[in-house]
Amino acid sequence: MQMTMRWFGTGYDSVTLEQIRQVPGVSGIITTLYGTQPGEIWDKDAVTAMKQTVEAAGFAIAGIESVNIHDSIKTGSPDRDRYIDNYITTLSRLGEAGIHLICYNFMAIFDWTRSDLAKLRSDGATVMSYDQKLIDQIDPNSMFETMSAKSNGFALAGWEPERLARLKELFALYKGITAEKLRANLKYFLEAIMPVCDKYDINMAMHPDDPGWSVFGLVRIMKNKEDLLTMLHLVDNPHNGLTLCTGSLGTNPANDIPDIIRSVKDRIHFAHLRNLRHNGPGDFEESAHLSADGSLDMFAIVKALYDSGFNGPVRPDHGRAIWGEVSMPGYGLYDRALGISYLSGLLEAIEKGS
Ligand code: DNO
Repeated sequence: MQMTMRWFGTGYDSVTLEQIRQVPGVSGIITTLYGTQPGEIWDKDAVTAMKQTVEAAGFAIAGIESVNIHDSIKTGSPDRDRYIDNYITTLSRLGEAGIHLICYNFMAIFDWTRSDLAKLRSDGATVMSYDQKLIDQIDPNSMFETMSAKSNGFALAGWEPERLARLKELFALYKGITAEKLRANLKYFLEAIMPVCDKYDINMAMHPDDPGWSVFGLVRIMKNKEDLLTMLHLVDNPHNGLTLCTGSLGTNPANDIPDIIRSVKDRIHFAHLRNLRHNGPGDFEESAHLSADGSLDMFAIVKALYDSGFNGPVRPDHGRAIWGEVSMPGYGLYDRALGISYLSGLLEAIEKGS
């Protein structure tokens, strides 16, 4: 497995590549052109500059998270082909730049959703959390403001203000989009992009829904093992694969993550490894990475990945805000660096013990 860290790019991230250089074990960067809008063709020079910046710091780009999908593609609107063509052009530019991994999601309107971005823990750290009772009290139209209020002034991944300014329009667009329709639109999209993925050997790694249930009545199709298997069977091409995100699948205590890993194993292209704590039904908070701090057995998860022969990029995911650090929620340096050390230790022990 290759240890990587997510970096949002100069001007968007409080963490620098020079700092990441000093986190032992990290050899790859997961990045994106953060300022781009879903549906846009990525500028060739901007892709080259992104690559040069990462390489000048002594890393390689291990993958892109994310190339976001335009809502017309997700909803199967009449203009979707135009946006699919744009996506294909972006993929070919990334392929030409030697990039072989793309993380994306097919969530309706909202990417990952939380009721609080800075819940205070007893250790004085703050974490992101989700409580369905609180979400039920929020008007979805004010969700963007709710999320942004505690973002420390950073733009949140997947929460593009330009797109969410049109929330009413988006809700109208997704009206009547059932799971079957969303899956059919996903299949249409994947079938269209597979030739360019085959040409450049690009692994598409679809991210699960976070949390793993319907939010604001919007449909979800990547909640559990059955959904993941259905998605893989939609288009049976090895380039159609998954991001195994433990923090997203782990929101539902019924999801047995090691079992999911064993079931989808050769189609996992990327893994997000983090822990969370279940407080009750529909109520969870993120935690430090180690097993003892949350509800997930991180040893069993890393072991299942190792046993399945997974050899791709992994990264720590959301960390706690600790030691006074101010960053994009979940994406500070300190707790993710602690997470990397812990995950690297687990991995070394598993490798040497096998
Ligand atoms: C949040 C992330 C998500 C993820 C996308 C993938 O922190 O896990 O925004 O990157 O869903 O497209």
